[in-house]
Amino acid sequence: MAHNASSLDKIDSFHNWKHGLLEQIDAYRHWLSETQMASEDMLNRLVRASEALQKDELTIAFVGEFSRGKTELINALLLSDFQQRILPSKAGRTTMCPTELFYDRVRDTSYLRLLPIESRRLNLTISEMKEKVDLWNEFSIENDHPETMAAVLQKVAEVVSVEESEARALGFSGSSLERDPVNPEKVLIPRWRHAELSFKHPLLEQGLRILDTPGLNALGSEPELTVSMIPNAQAVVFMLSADAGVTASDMQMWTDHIAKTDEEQSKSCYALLNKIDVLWDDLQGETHTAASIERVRQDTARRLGIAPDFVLPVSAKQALLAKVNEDQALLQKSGLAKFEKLLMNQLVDAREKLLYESAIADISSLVESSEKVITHRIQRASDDLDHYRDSLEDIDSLNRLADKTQIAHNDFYKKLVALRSSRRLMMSQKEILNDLIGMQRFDALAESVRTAMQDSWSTKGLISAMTSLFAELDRMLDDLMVEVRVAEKMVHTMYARFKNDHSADHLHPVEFSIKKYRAKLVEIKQGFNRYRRNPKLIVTEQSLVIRHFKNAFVHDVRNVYEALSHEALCWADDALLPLLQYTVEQKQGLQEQLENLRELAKEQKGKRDACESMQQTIEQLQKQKAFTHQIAEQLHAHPS
Ligand SMILES: Nc1nc2c(ncn2[C@@H]2O[C@H](COP(=O)(O)OP(=O)(O)O)[C@@H](O)[C@H]2O)c(=O)[nH]1
Ligand SMILES: [Mg+2]
Repeated sequence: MAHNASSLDKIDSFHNWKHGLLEQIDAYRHWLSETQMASEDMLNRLVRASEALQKDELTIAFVGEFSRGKTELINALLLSDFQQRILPSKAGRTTMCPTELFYDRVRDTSYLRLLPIESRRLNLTISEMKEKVDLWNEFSIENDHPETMAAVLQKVAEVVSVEESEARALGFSGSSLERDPVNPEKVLIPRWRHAELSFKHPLLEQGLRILDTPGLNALGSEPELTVSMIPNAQAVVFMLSADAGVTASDMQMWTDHIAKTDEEQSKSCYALLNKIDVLWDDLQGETHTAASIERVRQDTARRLGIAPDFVLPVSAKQALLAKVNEDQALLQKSGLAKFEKLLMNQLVDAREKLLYESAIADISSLVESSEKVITHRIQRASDDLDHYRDSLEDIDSLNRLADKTQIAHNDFYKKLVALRSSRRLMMSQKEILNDLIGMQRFDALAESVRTAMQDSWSTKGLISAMTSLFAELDRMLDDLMVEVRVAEKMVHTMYARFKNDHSADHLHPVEFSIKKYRAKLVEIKQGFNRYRRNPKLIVTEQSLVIRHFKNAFVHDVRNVYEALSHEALCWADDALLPLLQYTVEQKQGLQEQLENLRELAKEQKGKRDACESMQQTIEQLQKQKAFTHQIAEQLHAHPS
């Protein structure tokens, strides 16, 4: 059966681009080792870049009230070789727990694993639980048996009947609970808290991850979802349905959990107006239908306060049908094709830019630097060869040349020693940074906030303890930046001196910026402010507030902090890397040249052979130059 996810080709080419980069980085690493130009730091830097590329994932989160057709749309997006729905989607509440669809590339198997709802009693975040295999119930899945697979997947919709007090203890709020029709004393709650579906599908295999969520109730009872998982997705799709319009609970969900204030971030947020097929009216004709859909679209955009371009009318159901029947006209009419295209273009472009900046930009400038060093070496070797040919008999001049080379070599050797001691200086600066933003400092801060929360008796006290985390963090970051500036000054002086000595203008220090982390923290703080202003907070038990705060906010802040801390420390490691690498390469080149010259001086009679060997060295270098040039070009290449 044909794989008909045509507009999703963009992900395909993105994947190929990443793959190509990985190969280039690998080739460059081998080349550095073979030519003995690798330094430990350089190899580490390359390994880090490869890891970032390998781990890269694109997440799309689907959010909206129940029965808006989220699951149906995911089925339509992913439907390829299966000619039927993958996930259960029916009238009423079907998806009871958040479900992540991805492909487990490490284990390379398909499975469904479910986290029991009781795990809410444990004081661990979902992402921490993901590491603990024992907490999950796992069911294997056979990709080739859609029927058995659909049966296993029905599990995400399971509910259990419990006492109301039990439901409350697990974080469900009383008023919105569904009574058990069999036993009206009791209430029904989802049996599972979270589901992970690893599933062999071409797009998922390439690192696409999809988060399907249940309605507002479930969102409210799982802050980690709204504070962490949804905002961390690269795109959020908010589902509405054309037959219901924007209802009060849709609106509440939108303002409480999704709407973005930041213009940049709101670009990754789409509202889908699903089920437009209910407006298709054969009697009134196409123009009339189009006009009424357009009216609903404009109205929705106005109510959500977003640009009409970001509201797309679709019919998930018709799109699914169209894909099953390979009906291109219906697929266009369903609006899915347009949505796929928009989503993928925007998503992949943003991702590509980010990856380029974080993993590739530095490396590509190092490769360019290598290319320059080789160019110098070719120049020098050709000069030597000319000189040597001119004075075929003149051993003295040969020796003089060797002496000159020796001096240049010694010079670079000394430079390398000096750089290593500068590097030690940087390492002591790194220690200072580590003291300022090491994880132990954060953990101590989080612990003191937790204690303050436990000791406080009022909601106001709780809030002020929570707020202090953000304030203290701001202070820590300010302190950090003061030290970073000191280190930067040091680095700039070293570069300036080095460039002056070596006319190596192309070398630039690696930049360090805290901006994106600050932005991320501001975003988390906004989420926290929404949580704190929620009137429900006053009636929420203290222990639950503490748990929410830890599992949603502290956990996320810790992740940002950890990434920041890691980057700051890596920056200290890498700041001098371009200088070191340049020096190592120069020194290595001079050493080879020196050996050639000495050899020549010693063996008068092999002079002609020697001439040839010099010629070969030059040719070798030219090949190397072509190689680095090719890598540099490919690192710059972007997917089509
Ligand atoms: N008419 C129509 N019904 C739809 C469409 N998409 C979904 N539905 C129906 O709406 C119901 C809820 O869909 P589901 O995907 O489970 O919604 P979810 O709770 O948001 O995941 C199911 O009965 C679907 O068949 C659509 O585009 N048109
Ligand atoms: Mg669903």
